[in-house]
Amino acid sequence: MRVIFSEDHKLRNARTELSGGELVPPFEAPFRAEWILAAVREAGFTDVTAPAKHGLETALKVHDAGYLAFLETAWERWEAAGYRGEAIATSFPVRRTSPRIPTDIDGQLGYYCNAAETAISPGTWEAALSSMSSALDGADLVAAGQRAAFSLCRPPGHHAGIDSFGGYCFINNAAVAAQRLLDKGAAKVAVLDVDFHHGNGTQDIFYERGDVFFASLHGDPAEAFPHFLGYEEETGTGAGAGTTRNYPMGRGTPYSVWKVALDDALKQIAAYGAEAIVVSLGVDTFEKDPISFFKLTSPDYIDMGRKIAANGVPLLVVMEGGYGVPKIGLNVANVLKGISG
Ligand code: Q9C
Ligand code: ZN
Repeated sequence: MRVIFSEDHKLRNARTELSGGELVPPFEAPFRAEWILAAVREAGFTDVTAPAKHGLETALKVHDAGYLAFLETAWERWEAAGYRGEAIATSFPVRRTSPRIPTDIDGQLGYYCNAAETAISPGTWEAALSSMSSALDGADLVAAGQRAAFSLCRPPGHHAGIDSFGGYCFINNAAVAAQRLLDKGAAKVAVLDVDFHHGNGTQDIFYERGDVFFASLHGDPAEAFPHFLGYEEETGTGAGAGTTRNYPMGRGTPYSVWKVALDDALKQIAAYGAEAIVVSLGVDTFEKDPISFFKLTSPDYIDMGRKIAANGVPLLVVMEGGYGVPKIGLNVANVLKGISG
């Protein structure tokens, strides 16, 4: 299985995350990608290539143009405003506000932000582009007939919506990859999101579309980030009616329970008739993850990979979350092992 990885991920190296009222070193940091790459190589996945540089053509089919233009220049505008810290949104258009988009950087930062823990820092845009490029090259490999590929994306993407960033995400890499698979000839694609957190950005992007099925297994939003989306009753609307499935689960969920939801999600994806599956792979379901509450163990990830591959359709695995401990590398490698059989 080919691994697509860009060293430019290192350009996303924020100093701060707003956590518990403090500015702490971000959980989503460069060492994550280094741990994962080392473990994946160690497990025998040594065919690692850097992605080509891609433009925004595919991203513009899943994101708002004004949003992408904002992201591209947000840091320079923040710096030009004379601020000394990183760009953190402080004011948000919640209920009963004007639909107008402000013109100043503070207003736009709040307008386009869905979660304030995520600071924009110098290099964030360039890293997000490199991450998106890894997803696009992976999609191209799968479209060209590869059984499976692994896009080692960083920063992650599944919390980035049509026009918002947050949850450590800026460009929705999995959504861009799914769009690319459609553009290369697939009629129907599925995104299977197994990150601990609900893929609110991906759901937002495809909620009214019938050409992408979205299924997410995650911590119950009543008690976990992203808090405001991911309930069972959200099943899609318009042309997308019936093409979204959510599997919220509670504190302490072990693999024996989690895998029942996975089996159902895979059954739904097969019934839908997906020609390829993009897997939003977060390993923050791990028992030792510092910010999550499921109880998966390292061997569980091998079985997860086996189950996902059993559907028989081509797979693009896109890296999302997983934090804190070097074992995140082993857990990712185990998923790839399970997929490879
Ligand atoms: N004090 C992904 O896994 N809230 N994003 C963290 C920690 C944000 C997770 C709270 C979690 C975002 C891609
Ligand atoms: Zn996550």
